[in-house]
Amino acid sequence: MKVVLFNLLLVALCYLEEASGHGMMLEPSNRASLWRFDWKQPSNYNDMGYFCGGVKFGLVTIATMVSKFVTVVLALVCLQKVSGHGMLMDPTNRASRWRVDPKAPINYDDNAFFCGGFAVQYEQNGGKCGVCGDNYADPVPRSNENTGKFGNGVISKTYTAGSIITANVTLTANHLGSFSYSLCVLKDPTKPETEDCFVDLPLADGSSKYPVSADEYEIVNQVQLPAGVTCDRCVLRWHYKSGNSWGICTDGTQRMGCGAQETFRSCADIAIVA
Ligand SMILES: [Cu+2]
Repeated sequence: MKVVLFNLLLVALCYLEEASGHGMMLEPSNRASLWRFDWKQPSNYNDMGYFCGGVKFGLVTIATMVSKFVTVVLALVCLQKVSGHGMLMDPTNRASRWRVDPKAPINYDDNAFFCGGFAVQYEQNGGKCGVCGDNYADPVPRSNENTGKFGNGVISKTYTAGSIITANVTLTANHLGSFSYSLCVLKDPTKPETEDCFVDLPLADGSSKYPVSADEYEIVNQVQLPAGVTCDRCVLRWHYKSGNSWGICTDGTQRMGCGAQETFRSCADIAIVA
């Protein structure tokens, strides 16, 4: 029954999508679509809706409506893949360091450490993700791991053991879901960090996850560092499990936010002193 309702919802969305616009020039990028390529530009999800206010509805057949809808969805999915959705900006994550340090390797896709993308993560890699958000199938060290292309070991920030630190995250597309943080004390700086090195960090209020609201793009979290843990080389990891895909929940029901979700990760090199 829920599946039937969901399908009806999809059909309704088809009509809405059709009503809300049909096209735009992407190369060269038109003014309203610049945000799809440059996350600093104002977002306009209606950038295919510059249709002089619209024409009388009625001449378009269901068949062309459906085919147009499919085209729009495919275009959006492809663009989404290219544009990525978010990263940890403070402490600056490895792949974004070039934005504050001209000596760091440039990565215009620093908001796209999403485990290779939904299809790669779940259809090819069985849900697995690289430690720092790369495609799990990439050879180790993966690009965003210590000793990898962006893992140059430059410390972004130094903190005090046991303190509450401020983490700033930028989302370039909001997919609901939740953030969580973890810490790895890097024992051997000549090797990439491993998944089992990471220990979950609570937020300052004691909770383990930060639930993302629909309208948030610049998010500030207070994260609790463990007492007595110091390191010259630690890795702070941001993990974003999005929540906008439909799936089966642990109780067997189906809902948006249950089941497989697009996942994003950032790793930042930090130091912790006593
Ligand atoms: Cu997405």
